[in-house]
Amino acid sequence: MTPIQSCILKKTKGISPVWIMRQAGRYLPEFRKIRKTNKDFIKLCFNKKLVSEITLQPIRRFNFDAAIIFSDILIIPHALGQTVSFTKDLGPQLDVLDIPRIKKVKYDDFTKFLEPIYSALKKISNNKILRKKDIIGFVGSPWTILVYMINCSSPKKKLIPHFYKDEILFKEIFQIISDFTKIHIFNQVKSGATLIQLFDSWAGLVKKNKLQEYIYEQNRNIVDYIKSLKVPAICFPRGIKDYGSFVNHVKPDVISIDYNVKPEKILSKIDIPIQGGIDPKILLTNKDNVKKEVNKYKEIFKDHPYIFNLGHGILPDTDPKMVEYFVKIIKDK
Ligand code: 1CP
Repeated sequence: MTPIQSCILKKTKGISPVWIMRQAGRYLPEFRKIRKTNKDFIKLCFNKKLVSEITLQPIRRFNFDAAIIFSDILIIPHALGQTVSFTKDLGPQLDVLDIPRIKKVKYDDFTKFLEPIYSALKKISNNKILRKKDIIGFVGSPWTILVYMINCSSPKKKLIPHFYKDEILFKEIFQIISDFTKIHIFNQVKSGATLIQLFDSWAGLVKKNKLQEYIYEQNRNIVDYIKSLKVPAICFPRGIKDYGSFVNHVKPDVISIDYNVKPEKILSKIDIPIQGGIDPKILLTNKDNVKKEVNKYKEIFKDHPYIFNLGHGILPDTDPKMVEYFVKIIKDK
């Protein structure tokens, strides 16, 4: 059994497993080298050879307990014909949403379009370096994908003023997204993913009176589906205020917390395995701070199943040497 799976089954004694969100990415010189000659990010996500290579880069360097497939949550709207492109200053840009056209997309064509991702997963799952490690497949949660599909760009930049007006549109899109999300999950699991993480990166935008409908029900529906495939589901509802209530409604196998959550406070509210929480900015400081922070989390979670990770993606300016040190301190007895 892998360290993460045994942690999830609450059999872990001693050392907690570790992986890092966005571990395959811009802080690694070997990734930047590939990026230099592959300027189109979306195209890179469909290059099965490079996807396998990039997925394995952080494993070779840091021996993490899991690899996460190099891809993106916005691959789903892209595969539905709502073309996505990335520009340096603006972030992701999506074509206008055309529901009648999306409704014509056939499940088989969607799967065929995403085949390079599944081939990459099959390829890496045969690699010896991943023996006794998990391969994490992932999707965006329906709400987060809906935000990008309607807003056509990151809500970090701006949210269109009439965003919340059209309830009927929301219902229709939720249905489409969750249907295709399940297909993408099924295909990833069939191709070798041993865990699925759901990124609800914009859960924090939802008002309390809509949490049930947009966040709890949508995530619960996907989590139930993942469980039916007999793989664990990790949820990351970034920015929500009440993680305890989320866990009670959604019942994931693991809850990943963001860096605004006080780890000592969450313990009394949650009785499932916990992941993450460490502020990515700590890796920009110095070794003493990193050691202190890791030891703080070790102490807090000494009697609770815990997977070391950050409270959001690793920052591009992070020195890989700091990551090496982070892992070393985690693994030191
Ligand atoms: O090289 C580059 O400039 C591309 C940067 C990049 C990378 C490395 C993007 C663009 N996506 C990715 C890969 C990626 N994205 C992974 C790969 C596996 C790994 O973790 O190593 C994963 C899991 C994601 C997930 C993702 N994409 C999320 C959820 C996590 C989060 O950060 O909240 C989101 C919101 C996206 C959209 C996206 N893709 C890329 C960017 C810059 C963004 C964020 C856009 C925004 O701010 O709204």
